[in-house]
Amino acid sequence: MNTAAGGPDAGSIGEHEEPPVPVDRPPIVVAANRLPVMRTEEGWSPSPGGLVRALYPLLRATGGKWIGWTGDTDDAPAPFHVDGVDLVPVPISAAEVELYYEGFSNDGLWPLYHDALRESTYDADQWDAYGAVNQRFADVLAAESPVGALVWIHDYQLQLVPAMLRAQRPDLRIGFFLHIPFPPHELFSRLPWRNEVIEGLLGCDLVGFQRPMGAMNFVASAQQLLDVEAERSDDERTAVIDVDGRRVHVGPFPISIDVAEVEEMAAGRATRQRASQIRARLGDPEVILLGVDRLDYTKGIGLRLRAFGRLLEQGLLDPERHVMVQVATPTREAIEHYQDERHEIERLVGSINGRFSRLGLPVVHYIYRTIPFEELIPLYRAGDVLLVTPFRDGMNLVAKEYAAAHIDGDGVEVLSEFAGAADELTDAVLVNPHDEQALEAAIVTAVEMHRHERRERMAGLRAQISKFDLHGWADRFLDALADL
Ligand code: ADQ
Repeated sequence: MNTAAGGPDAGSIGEHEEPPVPVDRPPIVVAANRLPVMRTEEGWSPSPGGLVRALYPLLRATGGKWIGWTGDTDDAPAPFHVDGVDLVPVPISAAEVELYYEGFSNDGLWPLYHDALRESTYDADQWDAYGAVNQRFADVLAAESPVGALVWIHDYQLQLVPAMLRAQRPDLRIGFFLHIPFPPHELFSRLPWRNEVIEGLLGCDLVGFQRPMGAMNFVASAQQLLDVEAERSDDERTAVIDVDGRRVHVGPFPISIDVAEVEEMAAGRATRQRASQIRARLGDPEVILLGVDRLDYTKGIGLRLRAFGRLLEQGLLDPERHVMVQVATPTREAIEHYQDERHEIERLVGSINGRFSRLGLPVVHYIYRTIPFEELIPLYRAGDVLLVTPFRDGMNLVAKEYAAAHIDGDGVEVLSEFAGAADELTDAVLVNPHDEQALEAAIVTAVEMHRHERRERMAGLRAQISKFDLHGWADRFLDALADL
């Protein structure tokens, strides 16, 4: 994305010249916890990330806006614009970050929505802060959305916003997309404020999920908790819920990546050179096994390390021929579950390396840093086997990025059945990561796979992601919302 615009320009809202709104698309207003920009010494610059790249051109072309938090507490800059898009900050205090963001969203909803892999905190003060911040987002949206706009609200931090917004602005078309799984009713019903969350989402015209299963879980909870009528499609992928004479449409909209962009980056000479350099630096192993994740307990990083360790121990993998690279992005470090997970992973890396490394040649290379996307692509290219083993994951974009980066047509993915990506990436070696033996067998299958089969499967993966890329995802959601 062109970052030319840069600095804050509070006077520009409504004054600067935007490209004309295409006749077929009303203005689009996006609301997400974070604004798509970072503060740098030179001013604001767009954050990296596919979502931003997919939505920005649509916002620019329709004269739309993005509403969200700057990432700095007690920071309330006036609206400004970056790269031709109006950005409207929603202030969040330090206390609210602790209660609404780290607390209710990431220590309450996140574990609950991921199979209750960790115990959730349910705290009334956190809930109040969640409500207050959601109300603030709704108020800003109500004030900032042009008449007839399509409002697209993102993710679990903002589930109450749709109903709060509808109460003020019934003229708007309101859509919501949940990036993480929606849990089955038995789990969801643990939430002390379960009815309020469903009521919040039912303020939408369209609620989108990653998988049909999430969509159907939501419909089941709405029926059980609020006694609403719902009509499911014959294939049980979509539904329409009746709420006070309004129709709320529900369905799957699996997210993807900017395939062309990744392919272009992967094709560069510098990338190829860097990939060979990486292989040489790792001691020219026969097989590089690769993991790339946020360091989150949902991602199953410990599981795959343990499986790798057991395979070395049994002699099914050989430290002279097989090495593992695990890149883990620091995330949510203030939350205890994340601190525990990091300690466990670092203990495992140390213990496996202690047993199997040779001088100067660790068998597990562990990087606890966010690495720039330009560095990630050569790593994907160097990786012979990608290990994506979450216990539960909304989609998992790493699985798609790896396939897009393998323009050489080679490379194998071991992919958890519990990642949303498993619905589409059926040419991966699919595995139940809870099953130790199955995970070990899947890794061995991937490592030993014949070149012909590897290429056939990679062709299947690449065909799939080319059919459904990120721009198509945004268009499908917005077309569905606009057509209602
Ligand atoms: P995440 O849980 O963050 O997203 P994921 O889909 O894997 O997970 O996306 C991670 C992104 O971060 C990828 O684009 C990847 O390139 C990047 N990344 C990961 N590790 C990195 C590292 N060490 N250094 C640099 N970049 C790194 C949530 C849901 C997912 C869903 C997405 C999008 O949990 O299930 O796929 O939203 O909807």
